[in-house]
Amino acid sequence: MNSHPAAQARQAGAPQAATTVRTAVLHLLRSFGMTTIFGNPGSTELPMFRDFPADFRYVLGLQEAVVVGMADGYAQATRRPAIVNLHSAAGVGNAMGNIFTAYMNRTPLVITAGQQARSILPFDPFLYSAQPTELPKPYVKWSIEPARAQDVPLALARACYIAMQPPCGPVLVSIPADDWDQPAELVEPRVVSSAIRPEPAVLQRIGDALDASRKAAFVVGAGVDRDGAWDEVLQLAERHRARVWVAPMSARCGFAEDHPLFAGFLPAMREKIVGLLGGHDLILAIGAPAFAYHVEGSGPHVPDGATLCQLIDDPQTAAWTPVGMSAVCSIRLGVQDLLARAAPAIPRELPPRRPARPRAEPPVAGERMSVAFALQTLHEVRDQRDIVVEEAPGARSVMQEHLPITRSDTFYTMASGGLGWGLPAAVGVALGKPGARVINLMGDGSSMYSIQALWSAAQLKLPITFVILKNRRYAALQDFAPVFGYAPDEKPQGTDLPELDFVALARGQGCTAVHVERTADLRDVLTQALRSTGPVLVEIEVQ
Ligand SMILES: Cc1ncc(C[n+]2csc(CCOP(=O)(O)OP(=O)(O)O)c2C)c(N)n1
Ligand SMILES: [Mg+2]
Repeated sequence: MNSHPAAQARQAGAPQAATTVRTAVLHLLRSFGMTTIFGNPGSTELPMFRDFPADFRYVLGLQEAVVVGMADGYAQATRRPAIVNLHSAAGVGNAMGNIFTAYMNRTPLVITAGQQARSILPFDPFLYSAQPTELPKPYVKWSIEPARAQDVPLALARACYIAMQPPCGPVLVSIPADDWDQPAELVEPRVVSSAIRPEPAVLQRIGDALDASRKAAFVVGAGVDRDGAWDEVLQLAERHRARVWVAPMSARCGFAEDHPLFAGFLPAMREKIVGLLGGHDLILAIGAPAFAYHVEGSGPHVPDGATLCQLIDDPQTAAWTPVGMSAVCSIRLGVQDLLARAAPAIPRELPPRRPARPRAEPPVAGERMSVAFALQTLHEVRDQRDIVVEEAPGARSVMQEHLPITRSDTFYTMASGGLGWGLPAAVGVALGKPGARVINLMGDGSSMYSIQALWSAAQLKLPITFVILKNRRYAALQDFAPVFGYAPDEKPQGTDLPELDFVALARGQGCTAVHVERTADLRDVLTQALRSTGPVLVEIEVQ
């Protein structure tokens, strides 16, 4: 006989409580449209998923980094919060790297973490979480273990609203295993609008500065596409004939990279940013920090004679911005308010076009192909509507030259720098955009942090082309070494990656895979892979 009280009650034909924590939570998630649950279960979650409703779908990830990465991609692709279920302290611990990334990505994630039953918490039970609300800090916006079981549904509603308040981000609710069968009241969804318009007086000053400018530059960040402001930014740039730069380390696209006003990508280095923006009298950062730096620098943050203005959805970012004027607002609403002003009376001169992109050459006989040649070929055979999810640190700048992004919602990478996000995020994006083709561009090193995502992609039969750039090393670190005082011929420790077989790793998880090293094969292999209805991994040997 089953010893669980709920099972005994069911077997005895006893009436079920009208509403339990479980039914109230499912009701709430359903009314929010959050019926896809990303998770990796443990004993503390088994009571949550008993009588799992048919209109819900559980997406299993085989490690918690995969679970959170998939949910992040899904939430970004759908512009909705995603729900994640993790197992106690161990699960949250495994997930932490990608929770950090979701926080930096400003991705709304509602994470529930299983906790041991309240009745045995006094005895430090097996697999409990000692300080569940502290564990994920500071990379959750809010965390709670409700004081009483019946408070769980209300806590989850609050968690959803907080996750969606700009800047969006992850939140965590720790739920003891014995809460699910407790009585609770239904919580109905409410309209909670958190988008804010800029302060009119400040917007007017920014608009006046823009009108007075003769040579404006825009620096567009991830906030543009995240907030669906692509078209508005394009309109504003054309009106002011501003050159448009992509912000350093931007995790999303913000402007068509084939547009005559597109100027290029700013690096994460202070002096280089100042050099590239030289000659502009106004710099308008839109949905971007000003600026994200990766290495030390000194001197001014903007060129002499330039004024910095910023539209930003994050008060913290506005607070640390070193110079200029910042308006905290929804990016789309802020740009719309600028567009609502009269256009400048005298049209500006068209700025010079960016030089044409260089062509990559095929390799000379006996040598491996360059990353540039591989990505140029990929660009030639792919459709502009295909979505690129990238985590290939050493190849990023090459990708920017040879794989231009020209449409909204077609580029995602992580804002944090933490590896292990890209592969599962591609799975989440594909789930969130049914019908779209996803190209997951990965370094060989980066793909190993969450390689189990291939299994989820195969199980879900998603149309993803995983492109692994196999250079057998952590090239980004080797290339970076001279900045940290290494001699030109000195290789940093722990940066070689011999003997990795991605075809075997993919096939071992039920995913089709092909190895390519000859340029003559590359085009056909990629064309075939991009036509496949299910996932295909293409391992490309590169220099
Ligand atoms: C979680 C995590 N661990 C380590 C690093 C340090 N790191 C930055 S780039 C990089 C190498 C990435 O290698 P690969 O994906 O092969 O790309 P490549 O540099 O070869 O283009 C490493 C290990 C990191 N950013 N995040
Ligand atoms: Mg590599």
